[in-house]
Amino acid sequence: MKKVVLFPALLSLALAFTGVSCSDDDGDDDGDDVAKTYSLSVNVTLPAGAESVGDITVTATHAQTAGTYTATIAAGETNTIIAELPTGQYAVSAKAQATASSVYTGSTAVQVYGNATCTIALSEVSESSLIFKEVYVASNNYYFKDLYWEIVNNSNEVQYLDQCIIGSMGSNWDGPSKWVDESGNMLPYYALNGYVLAFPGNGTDYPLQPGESVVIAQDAANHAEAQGDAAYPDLSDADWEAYLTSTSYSDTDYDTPNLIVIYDESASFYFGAGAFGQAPVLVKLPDGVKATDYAADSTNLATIPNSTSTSLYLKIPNQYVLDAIQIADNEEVAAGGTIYPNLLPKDDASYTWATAWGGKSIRRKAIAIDEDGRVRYQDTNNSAEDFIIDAPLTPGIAPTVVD
Ligand SMILES: [Ca+2]
Ligand SMILES: [Ca+2]
Ligand SMILES: [Ca+2]
Repeated sequence: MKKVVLFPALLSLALAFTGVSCSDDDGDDDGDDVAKTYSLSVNVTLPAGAESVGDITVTATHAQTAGTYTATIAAGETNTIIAELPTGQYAVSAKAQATASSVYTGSTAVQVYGNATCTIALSEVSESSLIFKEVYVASNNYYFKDLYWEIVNNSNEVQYLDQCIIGSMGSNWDGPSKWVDESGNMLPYYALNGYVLAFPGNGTDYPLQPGESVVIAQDAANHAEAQGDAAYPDLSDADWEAYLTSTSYSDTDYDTPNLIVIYDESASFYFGAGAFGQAPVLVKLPDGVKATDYAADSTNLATIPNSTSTSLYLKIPNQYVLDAIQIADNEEVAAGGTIYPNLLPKDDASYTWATAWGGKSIRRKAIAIDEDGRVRYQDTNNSAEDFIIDAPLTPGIAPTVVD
């Protein structure tokens, strides 16, 4: 892939010396290429209320060649010019860090057959290093013991699983979310109930290298062997498992490390983050906060607003959510029914699903594969775009082709 990095300051300097417009220059110093190139002026608009946005990276990707051209909009500015673009259609995106876990981003399409201008409206979305690569909660033939969740480090830096929390935000099957204020706006926290699990560790005990993943099994057993049917997954090599001791359900402690049960209000007989219309949610609290201490603090619990229910839910401020997926009922989708959002648009703008009891997973799309085989996964916080519906079960197995 061709990658050209243009620095606006250097570009301005070059133009001052040559005194020519970049669109008059063929952009090639060997003299044998007469292809026309043009400049693209990119303006960005910031979301209302956005303050002190730092440098904004702008990338134009040629639709036919996939060649990429980048430039930077300096802090406080709202425009840059990408010069020497070959003619064609471009997807142009802009991105800046908003908070530690979110970015300002946006994109547009533009045709460059002469000097062109485009405007990108930025909005804030969560961006995570640790994300769900695959979620298998549809089970096979009502079996339940075969569920799994795979988490991948989609960043270029080592990430730590220590104290990361995995749980469920309530169902989107039974009407609009109850976790709203008087105006009907979703509250600034997610409310988890059922089993809520966390990784152990003191901060740096469980590193996950860039591109690596871990599988969390409901039961870390070879279910294909147990059921005599290869349609069930072999989870005997899972990295972690949900070992549940707090109910009458008789769980088995397989020879695989257990996640810690930090909360179990209204818990079912199994761990099912994402089953029955719940949204699986992956959380990292601020450094130094132990998940068990957080869950034991009663100020972090809440009942459903405007309800007589006394069930307590574990509140998670939504800025600590690394990743979350709205999962719809496939029959409801087929029938054209309403799917009620249970997450904020910044975490998931739509929903995906796998056919209930069909033995299929929801697997995130691979958008690129490096020469060493490392897969880059798509995470635009829009599940309809980011995931493959009814994917084959591939726990711990990375795709080998781009989706
Ligand atoms: Ca188990
Ligand atoms: Ca175990
Ligand atoms: Ca996401």
